[in-house]
Formats: sequence, structure tokens, C-alpha cells
Amino acid sequence: MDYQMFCYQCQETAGCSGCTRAGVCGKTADVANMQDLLVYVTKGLSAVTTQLRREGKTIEPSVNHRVTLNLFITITNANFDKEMITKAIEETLRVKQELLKQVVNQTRLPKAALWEGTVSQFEQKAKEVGVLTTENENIRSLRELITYGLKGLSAYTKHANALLKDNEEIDSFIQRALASTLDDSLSLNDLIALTMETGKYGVEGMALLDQANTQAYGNPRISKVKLGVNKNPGILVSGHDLRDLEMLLEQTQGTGVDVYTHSEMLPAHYYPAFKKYPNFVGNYGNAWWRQKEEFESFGGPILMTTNCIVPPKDSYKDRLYTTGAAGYPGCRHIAGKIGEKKDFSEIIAKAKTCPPPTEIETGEIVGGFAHNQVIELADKIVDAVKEGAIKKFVVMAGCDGRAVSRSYYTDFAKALPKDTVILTAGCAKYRYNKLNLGEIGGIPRVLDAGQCNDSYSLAVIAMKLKEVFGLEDINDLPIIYNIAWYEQKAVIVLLALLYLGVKNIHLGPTLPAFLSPNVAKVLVDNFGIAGITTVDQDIEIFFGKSN
Ligand code: SF4
Ligand code: SF3
Repeated sequence: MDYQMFCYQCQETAGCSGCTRAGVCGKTADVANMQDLLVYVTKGLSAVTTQLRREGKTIEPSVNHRVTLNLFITITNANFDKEMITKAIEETLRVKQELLKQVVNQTRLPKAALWEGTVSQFEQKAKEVGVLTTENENIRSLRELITYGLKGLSAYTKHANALLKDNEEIDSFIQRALASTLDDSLSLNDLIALTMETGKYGVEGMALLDQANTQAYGNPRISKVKLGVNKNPGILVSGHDLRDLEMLLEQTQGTGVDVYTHSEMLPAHYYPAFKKYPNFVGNYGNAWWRQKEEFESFGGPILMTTNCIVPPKDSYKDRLYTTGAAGYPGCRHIAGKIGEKKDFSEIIAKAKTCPPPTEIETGEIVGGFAHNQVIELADKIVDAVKEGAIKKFVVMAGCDGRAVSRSYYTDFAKALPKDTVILTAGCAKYRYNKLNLGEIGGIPRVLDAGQCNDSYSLAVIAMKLKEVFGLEDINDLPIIYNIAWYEQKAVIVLLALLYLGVKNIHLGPTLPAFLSPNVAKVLVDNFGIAGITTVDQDIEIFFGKSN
């Protein structure tokens, strides 16, 4: 087959098998290939740093940050800008060349570590280093499963780094694991073990980010978030980076410009530190994939701090700004390294020339059920479980997406028995967080812990409940897992849950295309991973016929 590109890293990959001409996400073949080359040179750099660590050398945090930024750039819907990606490749090769000079024993280094290319060679090289260069489909499947998990982990690590939290152990693991995906001597079992180890570091990465967020902004509290709009012009902030939001809130004080969250930025409203800003109005819109309509009606500038960007319509392209790992050709990118203050004055000036947002809904939603808040409510929750008022918790965390089949999650939430409580995190929540599913003894039936990385909170809550109920095994809790995935952050969340010993996770709306039949079988046999069927059938699978 004549491939122009090959990418199967997300749930919406063409035909559930692979995007080969252009991405369903809007990524063009040349951008997809250039991302493959960025991954390749990042793996090469990682092989060099891993060897240097073996030789007892220390790696600078700036090199660790280069690795995590590069992987973040290649996450679905983060960066469509070929020029930015090309520059990242050049910079990575430059850093690698310098480090390579320090390596004493170069015999263990793979080809990727030794490749020295110039920009004029990038296009050709990019076509030679993609996913399909690994011929054995099971090895390829595990290499990609690990790489995608590392992309998610890198995103979370980068957010922690932005709050000046670094963890050399996590960074050295990311680089060792990346280098291992180039190592042809590793067996399937070695790669399965590395997959589990990736999950272990997934837990640590999410814990690091949780610590960074809560130390900087306080523990999330139960909060009501306004869905309507005010009369001032506004800026809409999307993506996951709380430090960017903080800088924007500081710079908009006294300007007459309001700030609204969109999609994964909604949970910012739950943090005490952001409540002090009078112009931090509320949340506008839904999950990422509805942005074409919502960015149009918002009317003011939009700042994308990370994924998910949908290729913008011309009607609002001049109002779309990116920062950090995010990028889109033709949209202004606000630069700023870790620890630097970014200058958002251009976006604020733009907002002043725009009309106030058009209201698309009214009312409010409730969230803020991260681990600290839920553990404060533990007595109430445990009593409700003991009295039988709450029969089961249903973890429905993860990502949303545009696939029509995702209406399943709304219907599933509606069909759940009334004595169940949904635990959620990530943009998957938009499928059911406005349904008014009611409360059980004052406990809302949808408990939103926050962003996708706050799935960590759900794991902490599960472990706390295990302790309170005196159980041996996390799987003895009355918790079922029906998780939705789309991009690679959900992959690290899944691997983290598997590492914690959670079994029988249902994953949908489709299983990842990058799981070969044999690798999928390993996950099914060892962890009871399953897909989804119909709402009725799944309700029966989870709750039995009587419901
Ligand atoms: Fe296709 Fe998803 Fe890759 Fe985009 S990220 S090219 S939609 S598999
Ligand atoms: Fe959503 Fe992109 Fe994954 Fe952080 S914003 S969960 S899809």
C-alpha cells in the first residue's frame, strides 16, 4: 500500500486502523511525518542521555524539558505547525551532538543516537523512521503503547515543570524507556514489563503534578461554576496548563477583560487560588471537539495552552493563540520558557477590540471532588455505602471525542441505577455533567475530580476506600470502570490504573488500533480489559439482570 503517512495513536484513527493520507484530526501527511522524525530524534537523544547516566554523568533539567516538550508536541491535536516541529528537531539534534561528545562508550548507542541530519534531509528521513519501520506487529504494538504512554506522561511532567517541580527519576525513566523502544534485543516479555513500569511512572508523574498543582493553588474544593456570560469582552482559555492561566489572570486584572475556561480548563475553578480573581467568570462550552461552533460564538480571543486544537475556521483563526507545546500555522504563538513570565498583552489588547461573548447556556455546574475534598467527605460516603444508599461507584474518566458512537456515554450515565455515583475526570465528563443526575444524601451523583491527570485523585480515593473498608484487594471495592479514551494522556492513565492492580476496565468507544491481537490478548487475559457493547448489555454486565 502506498502510504503518505502512518499514524494510529488516537481513538479516531481512520477506519480504526491508521491514518495514511491525512489525519482525521486534520494533521497533514508532512506534519505527521515530521512528528515521526521528532519522536525519532528524541529517542536518539534519550539513548545518549541514558548512556551518560550509566556512565555516572548528570543530565541538565533543560535536556529533560526538551524531551518532554518534544513528546508533548506530538500528542494528538497539540501542534500542527511544521515550522515549530522542524525547529524542535534542529534544537534536539544540536543538544544531542553536544552530549554525544561526552559519551565514553558509544558502541551501545542505536542509529538514532548517531544520526546527524540537516534541515534539507528532514523530509526524506521523516519518511524512513515512522511507526511501520518496526516490522513485527507485536513488537511494534508494545513499542507504540509504551511511546504513547510516555507522551501522556511527558505532558503531565511538563505541567509540573511549569510550576517548577522536577523529578529526575521520572525524567530518567522516560528517556530510558524511549531508548528501549529502539533496542532490537528486547523480547516481547521485556517490553510487557516495560509497559507495566511505564504505568508505575504514570502514577508518579500524576502524583508529581497533583503535588505541584495543590502546592501552588491549594486543594480543589466543591465549587459551583457559572455557565452563562458577563457583559465585558472576554478571553477563553483552553487546554490543561494552570500556570498559563494564572499568568493570564494576573495580567488581565483591572483591564476590563474577563476570563473564561473551556474544556479541560474548567477544573481551574475548583482551586482556591483562582477564586480571588474577580474577572474569572465561568466556563464556556463543552469538550474540545465542539470548538468550531463555540470559538465562533465566543467572539473574543482564545488561548490554547495544550491540546486539543481543531483546525480553526477562518472566521476566528485571527483570534486563536497558542502557547507551550501547542501550535497551529498562521496562529500567533506566545513564547515563554519554564520559569519565565509570558507576555499575554497582545491577547488582552485583541480582547478589547472584540464584542462580549454570546451566551450559549445558563446555569451552573458543580465540581471539585479531588482526593482531599472527597476524603474529607469520607465518613458521609462510607455511611451511604454501608446503609446501601450508594451501591456502586462508576469511574467514567477519560477523554471525549467527536465519534457519534460516544453518545453511548450519555445514555450509559442516564441508564445507571439511581444508587450509583459517577467518578469522573478529563473531558469525558461533558457527556454527562450537565444532565442533572441528582444527589444521594447530599452527595452529587457526578463527582468531577478535575482534568484527565486528576484521574490520580480517583486512584487515591479508591485506595482510601480500600483502607476504610479494610479490604485486601482494590478490586473488591464496589467500583466499576468504564473509561473513554481518545488521545495519549488516556493511555498513561490506563497504564497507571493497570499498574495499581485495577482489573476489568472497560475501554471505549473502540479498543486502540495500536494493540495487535496478541498484545490485546495479553491485556484481556491478565487484566480483564474489555470493550463496550450496547448500553443495555453493559448495564447488565456491570449490574446483573435484576437492574
Ligand atoms: Fe489519525 Fe489520530 Fe494520528 Fe490524527 S492523531 S493522524 S486522527 S491517528
Ligand atoms: Fe480531552 Fe483532548 Fe483527552 Fe485531558 S482535551 S482529556 S481529549
